[in-house]
Amino acid sequence: GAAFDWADPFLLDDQLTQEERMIRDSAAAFAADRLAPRVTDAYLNETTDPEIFREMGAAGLLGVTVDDAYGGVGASYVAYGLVAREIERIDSGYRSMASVQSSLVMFPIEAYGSEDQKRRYLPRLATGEFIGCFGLTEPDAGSDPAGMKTRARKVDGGYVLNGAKTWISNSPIADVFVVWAKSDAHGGKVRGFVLDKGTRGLSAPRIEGKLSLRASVTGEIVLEDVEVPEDALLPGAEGMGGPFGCLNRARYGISWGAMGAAEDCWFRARQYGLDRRQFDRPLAATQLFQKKLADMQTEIALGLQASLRVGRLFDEGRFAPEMISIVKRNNCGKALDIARMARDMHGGNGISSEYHVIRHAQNLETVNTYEGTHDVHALILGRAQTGIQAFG
Ligand code: TGC
Ligand code: FAD
Repeated sequence: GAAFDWADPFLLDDQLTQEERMIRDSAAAFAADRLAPRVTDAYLNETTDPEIFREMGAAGLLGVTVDDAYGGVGASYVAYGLVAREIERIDSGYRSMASVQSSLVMFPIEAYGSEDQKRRYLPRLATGEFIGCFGLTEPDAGSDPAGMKTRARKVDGGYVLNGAKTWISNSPIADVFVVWAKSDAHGGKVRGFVLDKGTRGLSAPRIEGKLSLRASVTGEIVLEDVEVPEDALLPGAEGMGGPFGCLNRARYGISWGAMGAAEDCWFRARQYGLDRRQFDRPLAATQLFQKKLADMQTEIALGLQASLRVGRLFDEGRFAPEMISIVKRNNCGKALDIARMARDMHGGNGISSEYHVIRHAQNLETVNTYEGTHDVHALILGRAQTGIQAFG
């Protein structure tokens, strides 16, 4: 038999390629050196340092799956997931910054963009010189993005966009805006547009007062008669399949990321239980404490194994969106439970920024909600097995 590694129960490490392990290790080193020292201040002060994008770019953490001809890394979806896990071990907001850039901005430009759009944007998004954001959600269209009101009207030589997006990660500091709108020239179908910062009528006010994901800046995108040339349109996507294609990638990455945050909570709770004594013995000597650790270990081991399987299917071109709903929903929900449990196991110290677990718990509230809420993914899975659509 093999020795049991409590921190890697199913020997996940063994199931990775040499390249995937290398990328994982460099993401882990980056997270420890560059992100961990900044996170508490960033969170407490609600500040997002745009320099982080440049640093992530230099470390090869942006556009992991994007073709190297356009500045990406050209690695597997499993490698992309491993990067998300290492970054989110520090903070879900940092992973958010990276996943929007990679899955929601670089992916649609690579998959749906013209050659000119790819050359113009991808290399600079890969280095982090450009920061990207993705505008789908609106004040009156969240879980039901097909209900969007943003419109693109055809004019000579281009389009005029009007509407408002809200809860948009990175928007206040973004250079590149991927915006989804219903286009009158295309029978009212949803089309994607790539807008540059500074375009007249385009603004991105910051949303203040978030008590979750505070290290990642969130804003609106306001479009007031924004005139863009024909070549702002992404030629390769028409209908909701366009934005959903991006969400498939981001949701998959989040399933790994949430497990990274959960692992950080688990490791911290275990160590705290070994160090902290009450009633003349370590907390970790109590049955209740050990049961909680066993639950954490089990859910994380199963969740990581499931994400790895979906990642392999992604890399083989055999994934279905419902598979992603299973891992996004399960891993985010379980990570949130684990973070709350870890917070409880730290007692009063658990509410302090110094012990990190309440920050993860607060962040995971957002992670459980964005990219399709826990319940919306249940409804996607319910529809897939009953043939009955329960949400509309
Ligand atoms: P439905 O009727 O199911 O489908 C409409 C069309 O879209 C296609 N489609 C997909 N294509 C590819 N992948 C998928 N996952 C797809 N899901 C649907 C479908 O084939 C169909 O195509 P066509 O050609 O036949 O028209 O769509 P619906 O409007 O009834 O959708 C319902 C529902 C609940 C599934 C969907 O709207 C949904 O997923 N809602 C959740 C919204 C969401 O996830 N928003 C995310 C915003 S972005 C974000 O949160 C970024 S945060 C990131 C960060 O900071 O890290
Ligand atoms: P609603 O859709 O109003 O849902 C409210 C509640 O009702 C939820 O519990 C939901 O599960 C439930 N519900 C909704 N419909 C049904 C139904 N049919 N049956 C049963 N229950 C239902 N969006 C972007 O486009 N780009 C981004 O970069 C982005 N970043 C974000 C960053 C943060 C910090 C946050 C908080 C959100 C971000 N979002 C982004 C938006 C996010 O995707 C939405 O918040 C999410 O899709 C949910 O939409 P909503 O907030 O409108 O909630």
